[in-house]
Amino acid sequence: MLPIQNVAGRRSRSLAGRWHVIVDPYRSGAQFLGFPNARGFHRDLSPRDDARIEYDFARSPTLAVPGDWNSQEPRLLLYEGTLWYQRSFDAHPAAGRRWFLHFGAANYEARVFVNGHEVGSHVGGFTPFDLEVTAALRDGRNSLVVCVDATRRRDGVPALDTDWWNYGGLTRDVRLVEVPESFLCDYRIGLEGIEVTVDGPAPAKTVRITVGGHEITLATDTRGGARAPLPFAPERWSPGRPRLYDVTLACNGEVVHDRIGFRSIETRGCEILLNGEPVFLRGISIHEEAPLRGGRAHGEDDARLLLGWAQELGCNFVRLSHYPHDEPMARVADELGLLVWEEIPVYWEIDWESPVALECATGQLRELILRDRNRASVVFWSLANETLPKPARLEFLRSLAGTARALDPTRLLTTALLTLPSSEGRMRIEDPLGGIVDVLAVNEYFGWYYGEPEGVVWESAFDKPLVMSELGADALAGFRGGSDERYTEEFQARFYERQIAMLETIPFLRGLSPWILQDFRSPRRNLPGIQDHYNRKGLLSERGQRKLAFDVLRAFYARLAGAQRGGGGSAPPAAPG
Ligand code: GCB
Repeated sequence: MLPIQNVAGRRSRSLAGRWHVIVDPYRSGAQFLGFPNARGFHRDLSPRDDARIEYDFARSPTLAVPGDWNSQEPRLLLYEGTLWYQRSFDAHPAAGRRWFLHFGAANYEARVFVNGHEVGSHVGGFTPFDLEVTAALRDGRNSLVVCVDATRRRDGVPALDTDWWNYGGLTRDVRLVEVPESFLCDYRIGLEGIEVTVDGPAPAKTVRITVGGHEITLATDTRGGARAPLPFAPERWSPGRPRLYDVTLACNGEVVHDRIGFRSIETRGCEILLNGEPVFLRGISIHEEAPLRGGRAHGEDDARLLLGWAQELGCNFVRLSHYPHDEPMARVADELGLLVWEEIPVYWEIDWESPVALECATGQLRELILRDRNRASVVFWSLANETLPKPARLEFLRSLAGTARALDPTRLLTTALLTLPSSEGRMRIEDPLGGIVDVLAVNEYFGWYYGEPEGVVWESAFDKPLVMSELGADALAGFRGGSDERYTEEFQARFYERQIAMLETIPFLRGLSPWILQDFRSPRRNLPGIQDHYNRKGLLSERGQRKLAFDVLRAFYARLAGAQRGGGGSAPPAAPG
């Protein structure tokens, strides 16, 4: 079955709230799984049921769901093991209806039990999954137990090493979804047309769709599929005018509501064309870290705050790094008019030879694309971040590119390349991965990790547009001093001025997404008094305090936006191209 499209736009109930938890570093709760009459945590028993039971969810502490566990309790800040969640919920199963549990994300692996029965499991910490629970439900009170394991794995995606916090748990909303026995499971609506999929025992159904005041009725075939051209010529969605159309889809008594924009995105030589017009991407990279309160961000309010800051900076583009963010991010971007880069956590060193890793990466890519392919804002699928050229890596990423193109031929593929300067200060983009993607992207750190930006000559082996997907320097908010003193706001501001001067010399540059909007937690960042487990390359502190560099980039973006409005085309004003 396909994942259920747009769960929030149909009849569903959030199970958000305080869930009981047991921290289980030795995985003792799962010890007897699979044994007849096992009394493991999945059974949700207590000493009241059997005096030999050594756990009791009802008397165990609680944590908020959605929410990572690390930021909710000091003793869990660095915890990366197994934790069991429990709550009960009411249901009234009826003939002709089906129920699913929808998880926005569970990091990293989740096993789910309803009334003691395992209803499914999922691997991959940032994408949604739906588990059917119809057969396991009881009328009245039901027990729900979820075991989440955040242990990092060599063959995981990401693998063992990242520059972000491994926030574990049920980090996004959990919903109980009720649908008819045969129901509209997936749909895709764009300029290319409309495609629907019905799932269930009687998949030949009628789907009535209204979009932009036009109505169209589709009859699905015996496999549940139907397609048709778009019944009207919509006004195009763009950052300047993010026009969205109300859409309803009615099938077998269920009505699904959505809002969808229409736009085209393509490349021609070094140009990125949005609705046929060259566009320059004024972007910023964003980690999914909750503004102000810390921990994993989730939900619409966090999305509005983060994307609102990007808009204050003058962005028309955001890079959602380094993994799929919560679904509301792309929905809010649709509404605000921000172009979006979405990414899967194929980050640094992956076990390229491992079929487990490839399956996991493919699964996450598929779940992301199926979730967001109705979002006009999303223009790039990014396959990986900073991976060292090796034959096995190229085959791994070529396979992912094939998956992405098969699922969605309407968007552009990119990947953040690791390109290092030659000893003569040349930056030549020639990684063979560049031949596979549509848009080149490079993370560069001149003036911070190596070299200086002055005098660097950029060259490319490909006739493709380049987005500078990262550049950045650490600064502690409020730490002031000279522009040559590392970690001061002045250093970071000057760093941005020097970077901008270099970027303006690159003829094939069509956008940038500097690193990064906001300081974020990372166990790799250990400089006392400065980093204290934070990567400080944010233009804002983790509390939202602006650093001087914010205004430097904002002024550059205002200049670019002015040049574009004034007919300056897609390139930065001073670029030779
Ligand atoms: C990078 C990575 C990013 C890091 C950043 C840094 O190249 O892509 O995840 O956080 O550098 O700050 O070093």
